Amino acid sequence: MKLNIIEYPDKRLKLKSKEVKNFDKRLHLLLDDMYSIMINTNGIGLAAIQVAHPIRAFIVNIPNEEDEQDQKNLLEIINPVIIKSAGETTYQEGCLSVPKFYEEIKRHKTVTLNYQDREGNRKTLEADELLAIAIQHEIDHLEGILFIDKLSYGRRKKFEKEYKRMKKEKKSS
Ligand code: QAP
Ligand code: CO
Repeated sequence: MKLNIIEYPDKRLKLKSKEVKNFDKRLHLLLDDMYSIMINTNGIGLAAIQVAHPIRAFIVNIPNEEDEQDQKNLLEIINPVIIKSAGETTYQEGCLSVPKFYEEIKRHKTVTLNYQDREGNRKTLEADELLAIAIQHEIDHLEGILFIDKLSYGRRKKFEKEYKRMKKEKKSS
């Protein structure tokens, strides 16, 4: 599979992703390819919709204390449902589909979710810190929501201006 990360303002990023029903070889190949592209592009989280597959699946690989991304810590999260959330935290977020732009976003501090793994086994996960933030960011993708959609009117305007300028500079270089 040759995968490309789609970037804002691609309208496909606004699609609501569909539930995964078949935990088959095709899904496994997609997840494997998503992992390669995420590592190659220095990402810590990637939703299937970002590679133009509108299914309720994403991966997250949070770096460890040595700031290394260990594949042993890779989480493949399919059909997630948040069953509990608490607290409040802000973090300077980015997104592989909105390259080179980062903004402070408010999220819940901890989340508990039910999800399925690549074999369809049902699991429960309690997440905090960066993992909790990443999970909320990725679940938003499944609903067609980008972190920039959460900005205030003023900050969104600033983003649109900066992003357009960046694209122009990229074209002329
Ligand atoms: C989502 O984001 C996330 O602009 C994953 O030039 C965000 O992996 C998880 C990236 C905040 C936790 C906290 C962004 C790479 C990667 C860029 C990413 C870029 C290169 C973003
Ligand atoms: Co993202």
